[in-house]
Amino acid sequence: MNDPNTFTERSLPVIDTSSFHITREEGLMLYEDMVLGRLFEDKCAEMYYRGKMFGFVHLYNGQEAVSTGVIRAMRPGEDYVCSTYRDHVHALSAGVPARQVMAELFGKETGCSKGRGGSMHMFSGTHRLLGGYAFVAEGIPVATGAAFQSKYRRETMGDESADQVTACFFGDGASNNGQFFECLNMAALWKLPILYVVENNKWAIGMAHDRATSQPEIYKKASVFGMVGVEVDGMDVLAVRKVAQEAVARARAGEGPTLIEALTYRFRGHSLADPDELRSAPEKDFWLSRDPIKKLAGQLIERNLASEEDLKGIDDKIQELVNESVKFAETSPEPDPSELYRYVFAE
Ligand SMILES: Cc1ncc(C[n+]2csc(CCOP(=O)(O)OP(=O)(O)O)c2C)c(N)n1
Ligand SMILES: [Mg+2]
Repeated sequence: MNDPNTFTERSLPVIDTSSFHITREEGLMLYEDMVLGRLFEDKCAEMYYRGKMFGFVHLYNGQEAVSTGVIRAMRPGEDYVCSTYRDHVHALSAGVPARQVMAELFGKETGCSKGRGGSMHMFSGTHRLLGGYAFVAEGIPVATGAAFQSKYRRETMGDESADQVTACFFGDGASNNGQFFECLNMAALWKLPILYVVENNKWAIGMAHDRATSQPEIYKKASVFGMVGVEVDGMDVLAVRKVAQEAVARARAGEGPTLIEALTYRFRGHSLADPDELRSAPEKDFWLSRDPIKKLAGQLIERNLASEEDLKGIDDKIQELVNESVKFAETSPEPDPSELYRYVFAE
């Protein structure tokens, strides 16, 4: 059993990010994207407990550096992103407007999935968001297929513009599912342009990762397929960005896939219906003290790329945007019941 007073931590990969160059513009862009993810999710919790949204809602608090670090190292809107049921923030990083994500959570016609999907099924063709998926590991073959079509169009059909890279996000629990191994095999064999991004937050609902898998260091599983596997501190957006940039360059150059294991933590329960009683207080405190947004704020100030006031200005602007997204969702129409079967098939 998990002793409530103790916890063990795998040593976190140490990357000295002080030498990674970023401009003020890039730094503020990363900060803004992470703050959007955090404040959006906090607002979701509030709206959920007020009875504005239904079903299971899984929040992403604590993991923002992974979504921002990876997706913002790609070409959002051009490259493909595939998510899980914990998908709101991946959608936001991919450029889906906050109001469309919030409206989807409210089940409204103006939502990015026309109100038919809800929390676990964010989708946007425009933003190349391939979807959120309720089944664990369900997105991995979908993302692998997207990467295959880019490669096929480029190399077999001679379409030079088909240089898109796919990022496929999933959890530590998903990495024990057979689809993970089957897809890694094919992706390595065919040198597909894809990043498999495991967000190792140590838990699959109430199952501790170390109790569920024979080799907890997931990135090492890449080696048996001859694939590059890297571990990264998922609470440091600059480290994640660096690793992602290298993986994207490799994929775009036709050198194949990368398995990235980001060590991270969710600051809330598994879903908003989870009382979160299984994880020990010292473990939660350890990870809360490594808040990725505070970390980036410190890095920006230390490098003289931003002032406290600049960051406060962004926080206020984003809070306003999130509040506006709720107003938009609340005043949007419900889907028309006569259109129940619409969008089941592509039109
Ligand atoms: C195929 C399948 N089996 C079981 C479940 C129930 N389930 C939902 S989330 C989850 C845990 C997955 O954990 P992980 O992959 O680590 O992702 P995290 O929730 O930590 O982001 C499980 C077992 C499911 N949704 N799909
Ligand atoms: Mg997990």
